[in-house]
Amino acid sequence: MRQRVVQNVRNDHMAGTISPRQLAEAIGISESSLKRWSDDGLLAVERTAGGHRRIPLPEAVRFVRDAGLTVARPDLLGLTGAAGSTRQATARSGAADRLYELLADDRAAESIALVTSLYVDGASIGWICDVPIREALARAGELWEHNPSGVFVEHRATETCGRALAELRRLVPTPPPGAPVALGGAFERDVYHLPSAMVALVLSDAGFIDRDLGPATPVSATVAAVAHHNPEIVWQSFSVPPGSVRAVRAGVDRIVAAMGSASLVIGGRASAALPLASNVAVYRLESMTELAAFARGLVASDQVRTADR
Ligand code: B12
Repeated sequence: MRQRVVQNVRNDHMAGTISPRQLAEAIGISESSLKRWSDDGLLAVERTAGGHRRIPLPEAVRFVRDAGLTVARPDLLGLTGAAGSTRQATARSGAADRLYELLADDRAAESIALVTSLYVDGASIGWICDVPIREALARAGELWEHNPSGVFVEHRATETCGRALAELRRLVPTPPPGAPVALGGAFERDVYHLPSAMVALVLSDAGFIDRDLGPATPVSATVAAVAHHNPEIVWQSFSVPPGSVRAVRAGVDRIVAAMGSASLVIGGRASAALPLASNVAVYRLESMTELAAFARGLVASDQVRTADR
């Protein structure tokens, strides 16, 4: 059986962990079963200085997702939101509509709870970004044409989705020190911050240490960050059609020249129109789901190469 028990004796606080009792109550099983499973290596635990088991939150979530369990009391896991999640409430079909309705009503906590519940119930980060969040925001983006309050809804919805992404980040495992680095941001003059935040989260979930440079990142800043962090993946998000295609090409060439053997991935609503396809170092990807597959493939091929050495 795979050994999952982490026998870390720590004297400092155990932030970001929960007790076996909290997890047991959250998922409605007995604490003794849970302890048994942790002894059998099915669930990784850390130990306090006094020898008590503590479960890192991402590990608790992994266990729930892998075992297909239902979290009846998400509050016990410290998850935002009031109502208990049930698989029915977080059924994936119609999730975008439900999220849109919550966002349109400015019910931020419930919107965030819906997003985290989808993840805990087994949805991938890529799908959550590509389907419920993207589709709900696309609908929110249509409101302003018909109603002045649409702009307020659009701003609030974006803010809430940013918070939901931050909440998801607490639930995915942190890559170990020494993991490959990925960095990037939205291209110069591109104000959109969610796409780059999504890329960072997807790449973190795929095992990369992510460094999001955020919206409207000057090419010179990306080049400086590449020199500093020596990443294996660099990303650029293009949501806004560039003023000058020549400037984009020159900027991308500067980034590629600084990158060494790293891969540059680009995406975003405005990326299809960019004349970058001929650049062999550049991969244009459509979605967060595609990005996740690409990144996992890269990690896997790296492991194969390392094993071959
Ligand atoms: C939020 C928002 C804003 C916010 C942005 C806030 C912020 N700081 O991020 C604010 C209010 C500032 C704004 C302003 C404007 N906006 Co606006 N905005 C939106 C809205 C509602 C959501 C955008 C968003 O973040 N979506 C979530 C992201 C993650 O989805 P996505 O961009 O589709 O990205 C997906 C893929 O493209 C891909 N992807 C993206 N990047 C990358 C990168 C990589 C590497 C990879 C692999 C994949 C990838 O994966 C993502 C997930 O599936 C859209 C509606 C829409 N249809 O998108 C309008 C929208 C884009 N805006 C629009 C407009 C007109 C404007 C304004 C001109 C006026 C206005 N409505 O206020 C200004 C212009 C701003 C500027 N200077 O460029 C129009 C654009 C129309 C057009 N044909 O271009 C839209 C479509 C709304 C509409 N229906 O009219 N906006």
